This record gives sequence, structure tokens and C-alpha cells, in this order.
Amino acid sequence: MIDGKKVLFSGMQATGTLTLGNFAGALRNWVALSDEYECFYCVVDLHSITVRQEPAELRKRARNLLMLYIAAGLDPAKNCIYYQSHVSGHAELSWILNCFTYMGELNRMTQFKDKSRKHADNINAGLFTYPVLMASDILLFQSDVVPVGIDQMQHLEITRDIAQRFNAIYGDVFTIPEAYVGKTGAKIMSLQDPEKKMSKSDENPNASVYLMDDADTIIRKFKRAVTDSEARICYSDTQPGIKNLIEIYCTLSGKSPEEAVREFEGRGYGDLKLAVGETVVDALKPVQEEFARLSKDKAYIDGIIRENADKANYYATKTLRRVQKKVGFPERIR
Ligand code: ATP
Ligand code: LTN
Repeated sequence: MIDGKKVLFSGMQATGTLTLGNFAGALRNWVALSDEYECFYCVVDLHSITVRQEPAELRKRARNLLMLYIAAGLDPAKNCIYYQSHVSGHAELSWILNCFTYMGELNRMTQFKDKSRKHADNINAGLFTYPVLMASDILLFQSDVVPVGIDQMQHLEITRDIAQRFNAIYGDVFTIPEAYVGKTGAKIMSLQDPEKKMSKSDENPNASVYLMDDADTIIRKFKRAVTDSEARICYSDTQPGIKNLIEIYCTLSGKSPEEAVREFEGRGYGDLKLAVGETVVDALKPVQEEFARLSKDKAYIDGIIRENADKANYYATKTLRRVQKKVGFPERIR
């Protein structure tokens, strides 16, 4: 608890360009929850280097991501928006928690297996211990809730296991966090392969809608979206392409799948694709405009980065000192 409010933590990697999946499954929920909780929204740049990065590019993407958090509607005066690499407590707690995590547990992580397959030439130890760093992010702030898409649930489970294990040995040190998965938009699928999640690292640019895509590009991507030959609009697992379009439409319009199905009853796939495309264009427009404005205001963004890193450091250090004492590190003498 901070000032009587429960704590919320979440983060995104500064790899690739954010997609509609990241927006619908994460960012939008963050904004909706930001009044109710004391929030920490992190640009997890330490996680990014588990995959090889071009340094100048990573720096630029990290800054763009931080600005996108704000452009999407998070008020930086109320929400702590910061870079993970500016708060050394993340790495320090991660080391300690590595010593409370088993190889067998990490071996079971599907993201590790997927990424190892994708980056077979660079299966580094950081990729393996990625979930421990994520657990440290969350536990460092004594977080109560963690909004994430379904794909991150396994990492949340391991975070809870590590925290419970540590607490069982040393007493109540960590708050046990709960995952928060939004009702809609939790898993937006690829427009080219609706069996696969939409991902910012997909090589096919037509598979994902990027937050910065212009209106024509968005409409074109929806027109090309893979569907089926059943020629009927239902919200069903047997029609994953159509289901995904309805899901996107509902997430952004606030309508229920039943309402959407009724609205498009008897109409063709072309109509549905156009309506979804236009809904996405309208939803992204204000974010894009605000992002363009923020990009021009360097001093304002620099100020936010400085102040919020200080705030995050303050709370992180509080937890870290407690943990260090518990495990038996010598007291700091000043
Ligand atoms: P990468 O392709 O680099 O693994 P990603 O697109 O999967 O990236 P992450 O950085 O792993 O994105 O995720 C950021 C947040 O967005 C997480 O909370 C994740 O659950 C959510 N998210 C990612 N993809 C989707 C999706 N297709 N639908 C809903 N939520 C998503
Ligand atoms: N692993 C997450 C990003 C992430 C995160 C976190 C999310 C890193 N640390 C802490 C929530 C809380 C991902 O790939 N989406």
C-alpha cells in the first residue's frame, strides 16, 4: 500500500513497434486502472537485451515507448513512468531471487522455449532467467496487481511461487501479486494467421497493426486479413479470423460480441473488415496525435524521466534494503 492505495505494476519491452495487441491487451487496461491504484509503469529495457539489440535503436525505442505510455492516456504526474535501467534495484533484487528459483521451474516457461527456438544462435542466461527479473520488477514495489495479457500468466505464477517461497523462509517480506487480465482484448491474434498472437516481433508487417500506422495502412491491413470461406459472421472458435475481427471491434467499441454479431448479420466479410478498420483508425488517432506533440517537447519528457526515476528508486530501495537484511548482508554504515 502507498498512501492508502493498492500498488499496480506493469511493463513492456522496448523491442519492436507496439501493436494493436499491446494496446488492447495492456495499455488500454493500464489507463482504465490508473485512478484506482498507485501505479508503476516501467519501460523494461533490461529485459530487452536478452535479445541482441542495436544500441542507438534500443535507446530510441525506449524513449518512444515511454512517450507512448503518456500518449495513450497515462498521466505522468500520477503514474510513475520510468526506465527499468534507471533503478538499479531491479537488477540487485533479481540476483537475490535467482538464488530462490529452480532451474526446473525456468525450464518450463513457454516464452523461454519460444524465444530459444526463434533465437537459436543466442540462447543466453538472461533469456533463461528473464522471469526472475520480471518477478523482481513486480516484488520490488510490493505490487498487488499486475495487468498483463494471457501470454504472461505463466510469469505471474512463477512470481507468486518465488514470493511465497521467500516469505516462507524469511517472514512476510513480499506482497503476493495478482494478475489482472482484461475482459476483452486479452489476446489479439495475427491478421495473417489467426491461430497465432499478434506480436511486435512478427516478420510479416501485414500480420500486425502498429500503433503508428496511418489510416490507409490500417484499412489495407484489415482488408487483407485472413478469414475463411464460410461466409457467415459468428463469434466462434471454428472461425478464428472472424472471431479475432469481432474481438478487436468489441474491445475498442465497448460492444459485446453478441451485439456485434447482430449488427453484421447477413452482411459480407468486406463490411466487417472495413468497420473494424475504421474503429481502429479512430481509436489510434488521438494517441498518434498526442505522441507527435510529446515528441517535440524534449524538456518536458526529460523532466518526467528524472522525477519518476527518483520516485521509483525511493520505493525500490525500501524493499531492497529489507530483503538484503533478511538474507544476511551486512548493514550499511554511513
Ligand atoms: P514480442 O513479440 O517482442 O515478444 P509482444 O508483442 O508479445 O512482443 P510484449 O512486450 O511481450 O509484446 O507484451 C507487452 C504487453 O502486451 C504484455 O502485457 C502482453 O501480455 C500484451 N500483449 C502482447 N501481445 C498481445 C496480444 N496479441 N494481445 C493482447 N495482449 C498482448
Ligand atoms: N515480460 C513482459 C514484460 C514485463 C512485465 C514485467 C510485465 C517485464 N516485467 C512486470 C508486467 C510486470 C512481457 O514480455 N510482456
